[in-house]
Amino acid sequence: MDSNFMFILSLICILNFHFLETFANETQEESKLETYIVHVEAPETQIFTQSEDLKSWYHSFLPTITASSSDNPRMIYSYNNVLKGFAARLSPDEVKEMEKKPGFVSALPEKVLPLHTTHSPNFLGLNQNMGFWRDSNYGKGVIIGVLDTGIFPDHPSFNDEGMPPPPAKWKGKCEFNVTSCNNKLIGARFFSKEDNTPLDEDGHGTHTASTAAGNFVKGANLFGNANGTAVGMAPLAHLAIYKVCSPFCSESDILAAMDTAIDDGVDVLSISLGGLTNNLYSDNIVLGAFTAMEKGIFVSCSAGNSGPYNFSVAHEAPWILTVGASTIDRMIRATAVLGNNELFEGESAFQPMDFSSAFLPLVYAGMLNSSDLYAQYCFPESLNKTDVIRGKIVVCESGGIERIAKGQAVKDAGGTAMILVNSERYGNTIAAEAHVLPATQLSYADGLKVKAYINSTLNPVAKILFKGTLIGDDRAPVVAAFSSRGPNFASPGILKPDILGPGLNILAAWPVSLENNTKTKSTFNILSGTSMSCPHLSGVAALLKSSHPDWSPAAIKSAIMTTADVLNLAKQPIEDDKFLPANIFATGSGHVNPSRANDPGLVYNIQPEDYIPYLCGLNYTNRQVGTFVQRSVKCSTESSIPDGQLNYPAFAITFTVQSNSQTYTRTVTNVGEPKSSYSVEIVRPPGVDVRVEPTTLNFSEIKQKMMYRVTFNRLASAGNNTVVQGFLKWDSDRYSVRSPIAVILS
Ligand SMILES: *[C@@H]1O[C@H](CO)[C@@H](O)[C@H](O)[C@H]1NC(C)=O
Ligand SMILES: *[C@@H]1O[C@H](CO)[C@@H](O)[C@H](O)[C@H]1NC(C)=O
Ligand SMILES: *[C@@H]1O[C@H](CO)[C@@H](O)[C@H](O)[C@H]1NC(C)=O
Ligand SMILES: *[C@@H]1O[C@H](CO)[C@@H](O)[C@H](O)[C@H]1NC(C)=O
Ligand SMILES: *[C@@H]1O[C@H](CO)[C@@H](O)[C@H](O)[C@H]1NC(C)=O
Ligand SMILES: *[C@@H]1O[C@H](CO)[C@@H](O)[C@H](O)[C@H]1NC(C)=O
Ligand SMILES: *[C@@H]1O[C@H](CO)[C@@H](O)[C@H](O)[C@H]1NC(C)=O
Ligand SMILES: *[C@@H]1O[C@H](CO)[C@@H](O)[C@H](O)[C@H]1NC(C)=O
Ligand SMILES: *[C@@H]1O[C@H](CO)[C@@H](O)[C@H](O)[C@H]1NC(C)=O
Ligand SMILES: *[C@@H]1O[C@H](CO)[C@@H](O)[C@H](O)[C@H]1NC(C)=O
Ligand SMILES: CC(=O)N[C@H]1CO[C@H](CO)[C@@H](O)[C@@H]1O
Repeated sequence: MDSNFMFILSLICILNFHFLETFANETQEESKLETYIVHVEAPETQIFTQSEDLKSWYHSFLPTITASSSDNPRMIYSYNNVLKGFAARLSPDEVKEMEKKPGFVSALPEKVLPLHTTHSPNFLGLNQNMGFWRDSNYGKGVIIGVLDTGIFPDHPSFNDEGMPPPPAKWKGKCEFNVTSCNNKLIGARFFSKEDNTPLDEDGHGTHTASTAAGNFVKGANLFGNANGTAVGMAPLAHLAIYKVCSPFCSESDILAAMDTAIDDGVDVLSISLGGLTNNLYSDNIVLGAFTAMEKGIFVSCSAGNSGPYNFSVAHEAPWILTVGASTIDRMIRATAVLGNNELFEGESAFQPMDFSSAFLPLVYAGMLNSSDLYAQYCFPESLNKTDVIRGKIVVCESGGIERIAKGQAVKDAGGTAMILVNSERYGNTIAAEAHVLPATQLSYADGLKVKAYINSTLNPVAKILFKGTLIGDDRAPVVAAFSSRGPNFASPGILKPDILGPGLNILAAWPVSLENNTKTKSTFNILSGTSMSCPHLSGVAALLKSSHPDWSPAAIKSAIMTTADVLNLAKQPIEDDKFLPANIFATGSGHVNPSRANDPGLVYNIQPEDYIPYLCGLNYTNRQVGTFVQRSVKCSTESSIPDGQLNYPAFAITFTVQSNSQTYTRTVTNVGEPKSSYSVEIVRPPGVDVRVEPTTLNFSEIKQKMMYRVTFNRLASAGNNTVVQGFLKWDSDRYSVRSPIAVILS
């Protein structure tokens, strides 16, 4: 990362810290308390039949003086499903006391986690009244639980035209006025103690919910751009909203929401938030997702926005679908033209018709005052020290603060327009945003050329030409720079992320009109992030659940992964933000292809109990493994497998000096045609020998299982300290079932 950018980031952290210090003025006692997530385990003999019994047992862990104090209760949540344990406000001394009690497992202060489309269904091959959308009944009868910032219920994306009532198993609640919920929005709850409504005051939750399962809304657009019919991936699925962020998302609330959603009866959980951890057992979302998976609930999570750095992926567990972000083939073109007639293609969602197409003076904010780092990033109030920008087009570096805020700063300081240039980190990943002034955003390489031009002439000039919405960029999908990358730190034998979905410049429902800043019934906004790609896959999972009600979460996941696309629209390998062929740790299995996922031929299934030998094989203690399954486990008596041996539809191999030959087995289940014959095709990673036994699999009936063995050997020609990739594929007359192979040659 650029050192200036780091400097600015650390300044922001310091400022925030001061802000908190000045205003945290509770009583001395109270301020020492923090919210802890406490894990406990029950003695073998103890069986809780009532959740009340469980609650009073949890209470027995609290310090006696405070346990009954009613004016400011210490117990925040007692969890029934996601884990054995509770959230409570405690001091470090009280935690020390608690550690002595029998049944105590662990207590850590809760983390606060960050939040990590008209056209995207068509881009993914979903069309009305035909194909997979029709065959899957648009997700009818499936309930998607969305953990996010709440919802703006009056938006037409959540109208219930054509929606059947929720299935009988639904037990959830609507904590709005009852009239706000309907057959589309069947539940809405809030969890933060500082909150009193599931209403979305941010917009993020409204956006993600409508991406997963919004109803059809005609004429959706942002300032006239990206105009079309807005619709979620599963338009007939029901939505159950769990507000856990306002706007920060605390772990105890997230766990409580997952706990409740499991009881309520959701089928899919969509979680566009999270953070990084070193191991699976200390990530409470991963633990909660385990219980959800055991109950047949599909969990889809965002991979994170910490790319393109290696080892930046969140939600690394094999029972979660971890979703990276890529582009769609739509651009909202805003072209920068320099005085020397060089021309650079950028994007912006705000394209005022009346903006002059004459050349205007051009100035680089970083040259206003070379010792002021805030100026080059166009921080608010960093630009008004000078009159030099009035009436000009101002070039700002992106980073540090939101891009729209930079435009506001330029506008406030009298600038006429803005050219936003990417940092090296973001390469060619360009956001088309609702800027407050005429603007365009350019790639890193183009930004360098603009700055060089400014340097080269005494009176630099430029103009911005707005060209509106263009569809058909055949480079798409391109992996977004911010999309978090593997390898998987917590479980190196599991390839992560799993899949790519649309996550750049996604148009979806928004609570506030950006034209006049009023809450209005029909408005849309364009956002980018893995937060946007996750609900696309949550919706696809709902479609698959609707067309294959008997498929397990692992089978759905396998279907999505083995049928993914690895070529872009131009039939070239999918590229990354540098326009180079994307690394396997950026793409995972590839880009989702919903229609193919509906008919995968074979699936790699995993039963919940298969994860016990997997967890034991990660060398977790009995107690740590017990935390997942919520009963006592003895790894010495269980079988234990290396993580690469889990029946995962992908391979991630690490060769070390000790292990240059590794053999795994996989079991595939026939979900295609009863009589079918598959033969293996192998594309070897350079320097690695891959052998599969047997090389043909002949099935005679549906649900039949067959096993194969695959051996990876490092060859003398292998490189050192590098990553190589290949794949193996089972082909029949009709199907092609592909598993990517990543090999780290250390
Ligand atoms: C329902 O909503 C209206 C308008 O927002 C509000 O005035 C009223 O108090 C609410 N009623 C209940 C029962 O919450
Ligand atoms: C959006 O498209 C619809 C249908 O093609 C059209 O009627 C409408 O005028 C368009 N709206 C804008 C703002 O371009
Ligand atoms: C340049 O910025 C520095 C640091 O913010 C400030 O101390 C200095 O006064 C500025 N110079 C001018 C000419 O504005
Ligand atoms: C910039 O302008 C804002 C608002 O007008 C003002 O509060 C601030 O003090 C100004 N900053 C400087 C450095 O002049
Ligand atoms: C512009 O000129 C300055 C000062 O000569 C130099 O530091 C900077 O690297 C140049 N920038 C570009 C993009 O050429
Ligand atoms: C604000 O804008 C929205 C759509 O952009 C429009 O429907 C609404 O009437 C506007 N409200 C006001 C108060 O102008
Ligand atoms: C677990 O321990 C075994 C035996 O010491 C070792 O071979 C293996 O590599 C370890 N696995 C992990 C994931 O650390
Ligand atoms: C599978 O069937 C094909 C012909 O349909 C045959 O050539 C092959 O030997 C069979 N493989 C096995 C393992 O039975
Ligand atoms: C990798 O390292 C080994 C041992 O140091 C060496 O024998 C081999 O030639 C190296 N391979 C390549 C491709 O450089
Ligand atoms: C990430 O890993 C890839 C593949 O090993 C390597 O080429 C790249 O340099 C690494 N990137 C960083 C920032 O370390
Ligand atoms: C308004 C208020 O409660 N102020 C308190 C803030 O904290 C300091 C130090 O603990 C107290 O002295 C103030 O009375």
